[in-house]
Amino acid sequence: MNKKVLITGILGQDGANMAEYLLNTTDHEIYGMQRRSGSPNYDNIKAFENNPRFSLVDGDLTDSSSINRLVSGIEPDYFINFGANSFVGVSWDVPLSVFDINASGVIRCLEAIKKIKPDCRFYSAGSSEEFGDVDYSPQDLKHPVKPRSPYGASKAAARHIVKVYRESYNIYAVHSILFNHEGLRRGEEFVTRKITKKVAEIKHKIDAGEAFETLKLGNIDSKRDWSDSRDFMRGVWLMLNQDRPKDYLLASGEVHSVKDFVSSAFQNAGVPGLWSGEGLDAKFRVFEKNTPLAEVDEKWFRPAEVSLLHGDPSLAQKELGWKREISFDKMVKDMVELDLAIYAKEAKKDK
Ligand code: NAP
Ligand code: G4F
Repeated sequence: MNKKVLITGILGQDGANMAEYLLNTTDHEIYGMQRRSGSPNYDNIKAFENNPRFSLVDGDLTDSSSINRLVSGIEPDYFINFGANSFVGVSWDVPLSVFDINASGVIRCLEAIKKIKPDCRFYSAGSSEEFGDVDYSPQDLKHPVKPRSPYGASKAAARHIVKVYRESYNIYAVHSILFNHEGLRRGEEFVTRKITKKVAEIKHKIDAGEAFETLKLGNIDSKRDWSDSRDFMRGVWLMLNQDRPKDYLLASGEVHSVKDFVSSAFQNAGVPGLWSGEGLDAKFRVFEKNTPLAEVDEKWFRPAEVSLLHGDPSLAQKELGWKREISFDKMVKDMVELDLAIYAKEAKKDK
């Protein structure tokens, strides 16, 4: 039977990937919530925006009247909350707004479900940033909550409130810990997409014999457990369709540094290079003495850093039967190829 699914954050990476996944694998009606913006970017939903089972709806996680209106109007069977201020780096600058969207926003969704559609299943996108300065690796769901950023703290608050509503009101509500996940719809402020976009630009400029600007990065020794977002959407949907609500953790179980990501991205673009030097002097070059392709700029350092995240996905594998299918190498390759093609198209337009 076809059901109704309300997805927040539809113009972001996961919202769009989840909508596409459900349009392709179910008969469900998908309602994607966008918030008011002066210049909305619809690139991420272009592939399916005209699908008759897809509708765009307006709402804002900071505005409970809009969430209530959507829940009473649509009467969703599933409410998947991917809407967030999701950029850790900016969360020190706007901590109150981050809490309002990421933590109070979850309460607004749960209140609407409790009052209007208590049998609606709710998903909250939690983060490995909740673990912060980690005590052990790989991290599992028992790892203590030790956030290092307002963002991580806001997601930890959301995790606790989901548990409270699940236990107090018998709502099917889950908050899963998602480790970093990237891909073709990734925002340009995140390090992976920042790298692949710049790699594409540098590659085109080198081929055209033009001067290029060096890629400037912050903490290149940071290590992350990177997966492809498309793999995670299957896991999230499995979590929403169990007999009983339970939190899970999704990760690749593998760790790579930002340095590794840079090397792999340039390699995939056909510009292999090597890192030399340490700390602020680290440079990535094709040949010693050449202009660096990448280097460190303190401007990108954060007030507090999470230096290592490494997840243990074994519970989700065992109990949900979830397994990632896209390797780190394939993900980097796909992202580089997309950005090379986008750069070539834009460059042609400018001529
Ligand atoms: P994303 O690309 O930044 O998308 C987030 C979306 O939320 C954006 O489209 C944004 O809208 C929307 N949003 C922001 N404020 C809102 C508000 N007040 N009301 C309604 N919508 C609002 O993030 P993502 O990578 O898809 O991540 C999806 C979710 O997973 C987020 O909750 C994120 O914190 C969490 N998560 C992500 C990762 C990851 O590695 N990707 C890992 C762990 C957890 P605008 O387009 O208008 O800005
Ligand atoms: O790509 P990032 O900005 O992602 P971060 O901070 O790990 O957060 C992402 O993953 C979380 C899950 O762990 C999500 F909850 C969150 O919503 C988001 O999707 O940075 C990754 C690492 C950091 O250590 C950062 O300091 O890369 C380092 N980095 C180094 N240079 C940089 C840069 N990050 C960015 N964004 N830009 C740089 O130039």
